[in-house]
Amino acid sequence: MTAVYLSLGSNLGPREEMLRRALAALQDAGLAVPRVSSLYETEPQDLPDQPWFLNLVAEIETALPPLQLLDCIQRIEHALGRRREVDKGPRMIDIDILLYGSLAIDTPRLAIPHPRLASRRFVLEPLAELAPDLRHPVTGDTVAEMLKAVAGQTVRRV
Ligand code: PH2
Ligand code: MG
Ligand code: MG
Repeated sequence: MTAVYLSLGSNLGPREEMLRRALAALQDAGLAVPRVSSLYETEPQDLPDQPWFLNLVAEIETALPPLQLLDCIQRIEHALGRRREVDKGPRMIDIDILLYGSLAIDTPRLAIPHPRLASRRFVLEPLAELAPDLRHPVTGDTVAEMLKAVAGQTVRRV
């Protein structure tokens, strides 16, 4: 079993309910979800002209290899009503793989660690709540160090 960290986000529809349903769906799919961060209300990044997000980070334990985990996540996103939409734009539910143990892969379909992990406060703040001493497998920086280096981006614990 490998410890994996997922980022969950929603900025359309009943946001908190969407996150709860996504966590339940991960468990229903057979993934153990030992720990979940607090909920954060976060300023939209990349595409600023969209509603604020609710974000959280979940720690999961799984024996699924990364691409099978991605298949599972995408089935859940689809089951929860997510359809093709604007890149980095509003969505009912988004589930991203942040870290998969100490694995580093970069393929057209999936890059782990998440390429924007180190620059996103909406990810680092909840992740630091669960695992401040966890290290980025490529740079070696801890989550706490990455968080300290990020400027701006309003993030409020709900
Ligand atoms: N997700 C994005 C783009 N921008 N901003 C916040 N605050 N939270 C997100 O989850 C988010 C975002 C693309 O997935
Ligand atoms: Mg995303
Ligand atoms: Mg995504």
